[in-house]
Amino acid sequence: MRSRDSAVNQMLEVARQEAIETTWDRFEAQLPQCGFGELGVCCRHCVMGPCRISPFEDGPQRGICGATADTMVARGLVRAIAGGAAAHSGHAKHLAHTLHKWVKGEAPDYPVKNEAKLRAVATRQGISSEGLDVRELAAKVVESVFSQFAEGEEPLAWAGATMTAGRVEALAKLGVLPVGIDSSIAEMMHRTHIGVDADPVNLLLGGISCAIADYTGCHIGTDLADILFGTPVPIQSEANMGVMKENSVNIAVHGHNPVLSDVIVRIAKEMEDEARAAGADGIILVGICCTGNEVLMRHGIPPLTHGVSQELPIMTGALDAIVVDYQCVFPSLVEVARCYGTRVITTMGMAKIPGATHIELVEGEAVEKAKEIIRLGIEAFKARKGRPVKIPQVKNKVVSGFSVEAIVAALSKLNGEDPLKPVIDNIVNGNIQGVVLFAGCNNVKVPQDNNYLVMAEELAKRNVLLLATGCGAGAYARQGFMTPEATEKYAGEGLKAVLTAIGEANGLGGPLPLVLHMGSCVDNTRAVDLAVAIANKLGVDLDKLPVVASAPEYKTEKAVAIGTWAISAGLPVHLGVIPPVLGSPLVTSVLTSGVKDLLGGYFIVETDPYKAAEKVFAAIQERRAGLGLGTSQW
Ligand code: NFS
Ligand code: SF4
Repeated sequence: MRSRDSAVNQMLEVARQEAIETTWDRFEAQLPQCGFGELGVCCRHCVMGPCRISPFEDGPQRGICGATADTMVARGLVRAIAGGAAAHSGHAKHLAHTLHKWVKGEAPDYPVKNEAKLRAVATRQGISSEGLDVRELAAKVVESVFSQFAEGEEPLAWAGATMTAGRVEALAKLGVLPVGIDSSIAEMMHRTHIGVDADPVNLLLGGISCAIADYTGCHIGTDLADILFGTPVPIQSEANMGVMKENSVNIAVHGHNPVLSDVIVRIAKEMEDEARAAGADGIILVGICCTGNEVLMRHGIPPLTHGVSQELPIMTGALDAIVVDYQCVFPSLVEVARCYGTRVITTMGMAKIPGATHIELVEGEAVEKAKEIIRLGIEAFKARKGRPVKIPQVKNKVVSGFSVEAIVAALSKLNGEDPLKPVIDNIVNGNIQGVVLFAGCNNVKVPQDNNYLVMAEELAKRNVLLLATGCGAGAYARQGFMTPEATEKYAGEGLKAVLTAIGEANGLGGPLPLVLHMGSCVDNTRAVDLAVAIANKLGVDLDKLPVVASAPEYKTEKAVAIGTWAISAGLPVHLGVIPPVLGSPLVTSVLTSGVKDLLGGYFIVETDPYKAAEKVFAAIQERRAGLGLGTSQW
């Protein structure tokens, strides 16, 4: 089985008939994958190499410079964290530059949309709003953001202000609070150069520090996106390929940053007439990956597909354009698009693909650029008119938009004075056993969505409250798990009662969805904010809460960075794909147990989703017992 998504499977059949190569085909062509790489015991950090460590005692046990398996594995892992941190914080920096340009009057298309969030973030960061208008305050916030990137004297203020005091203390004690995002990434590159840090444990501590820098970048990304484009509120939409229509101009936005896609959403509405003049019924915008999450959360734009299946919607013949920014965009899109007339449009100078059309996003002319891009989609529609399309008739309802602000607002209908109390009371009485955040990607090594779906079913029936972000949230959206109906079907009695009480207090006439969509991958910090609020209210640190993160189908360096900051935040983190560390028993044991004594969090590696759910539930029970709460058997 390649996927649990029936739309994906239909399109894979089309790919087979039409002899179009897919991600899965290329994966098979790679098999067997290199065993050294899988174990993390190869190194290309200098040109005396590549070097590799033999799994057999009579083979080489050191690289040419003398690096051991432990050193190689640790270096490889922390470089991945640096890669992830660079991506997340690059995204955040981009948003900061956009806001900065608006402050300077150079980007009129990007006014602050959410002044309340701007003021809240300023207050949290100790920036006085008094007497400042929006532009002046935005200038101060941008200045504070930029100060987080360079090397400062103090630990990162945006990390300190958003974590529990206990966490900051624990991290400070280990000496791993970073003093700058960019400087932290640069330091990891330095430390992993040949002949610098060879101590695996010291490298891992550096990796934790860089992961905290990643967390900071993610948090800034979410804060600024909310300030510029609005904080999400619950919104209903549909998901999967069946949302496209043959006689509409179908345009997908793909990548991560809402800077361009949010404007495209705005402008597409104004260009309906142009589309109709071209003979279309209108324009249907759809999303792929995390850009898709951003525009789903804020505008209800339907998510089309995610991660490994991103090429497949092109083969419907109905997708007129894919507009991409950066990250997780497969270069193979261009090859497939060539066969179907789909326009692939890159928009960032630092993220081009050979064969794509490049229209550079210039913030000062964002609206103009968005129009130009949409017009290419309309042109492609005209060119394909009359050609047959094969749109799989698969779509599901999705309710998304669960920012922390939205969750607190929903809870305040139950208790206006103390909105978190209903959640805490229900955790204490066991109606909710604990909370699991599903994060991360799809990975071709796992039948697409299978780990997400199995684990959600298993945990929901045991009354675990489920949150999701990234392509994981995408899986649940496409598969109908973000609906009240899924709650009725899968939730245990306690969980159902709580979700129903909240839903009814909010006039929904039924429960909240089974899995709450908290946004894109940078938005994992939303889940941290929620956990921090609960921890502070209970007067305990995060490493005591019955909260677990799970990345059952992760693939990217960004996911490695997030997983590492999640364990540093004190959470057990499940990984459903084996990370390339097993070549070092030392590194493996630090990550799965040693780190627990230092920070409370640790990795649980389990590829079987049934066993994974069991282990995650056991971790929740261990935390409940630690808090003196009633426990429950599997
Ligand atoms: Ni997250 Fe989003 Fe998806 Fe994975 Fe990529 S789109 S940032 S990294 S693949 S979830
Ligand atoms: Fe080999 Fe050391 Fe160079 Fe790596 S850094 S390639 S282990 S010599």
